Amino acid sequence: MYTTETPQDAAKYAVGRAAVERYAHDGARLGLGSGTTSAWFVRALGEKVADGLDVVGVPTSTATRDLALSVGITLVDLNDLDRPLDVTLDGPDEVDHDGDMIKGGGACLLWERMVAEASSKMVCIADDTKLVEQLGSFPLPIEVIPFGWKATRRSISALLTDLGYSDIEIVQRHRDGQPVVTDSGNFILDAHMVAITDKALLDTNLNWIAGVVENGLFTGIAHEILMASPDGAAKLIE
Ligand code: ABF
Repeated sequence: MYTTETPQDAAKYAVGRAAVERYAHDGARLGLGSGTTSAWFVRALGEKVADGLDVVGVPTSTATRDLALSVGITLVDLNDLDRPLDVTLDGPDEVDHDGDMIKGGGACLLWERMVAEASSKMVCIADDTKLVEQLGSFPLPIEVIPFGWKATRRSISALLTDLGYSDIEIVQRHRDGQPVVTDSGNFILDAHMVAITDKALLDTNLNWIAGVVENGLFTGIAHEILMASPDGAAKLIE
């Protein structure tokens, strides 16, 4: 067992342990999410693997890959699987009561969505601070190719205006003064939407824009939400 420093980490570790108990059976093929909540799930999974649990995982980022290897989880390449993963466990930046999510705060949204869609089931794992009534307070991450990204940003801005959003700031994400580059070599633009109204319409239209690789509005992806509070109680929201 790990010790946690903060109540939020305690909740993330609790939901990670609950996810392992609920979904990680012998022989399972698991999608391993990215971000701190998923990291606690991976650590909890590593504890069971050390006790003999026989699973394989597909990581959704190089960071998750490295963590999973460090705790002894056997990884496989998605291209080497000839059938869906059993379940992907991954954490959101926001999740609403429909199970729709904003993801991409960790710049891993493309591999996350691909692995989720390559799975029979996707389960959102979260602490209770992530549950919101309406998505959009968290800026919407959009992954774009570097070529012509400023033109792509203009196209995104025009789409948002057409969909009735006004004055939306779209910012290229930087870290330590440098543009963030994803595991696939792309850039991240963050659209400060404030409140997202027609989720599915926005999700599908964004990806039609040439230059947009993926957007972080994951509608209709999660089948279940496994949520924990700092006291360690994990509950399933379907
Ligand atoms: C990644 O981790 C991202 O898609 C999402 O933005 C983030 C959630 O991170 P955390 O669990 O650290 O809040 O999956």
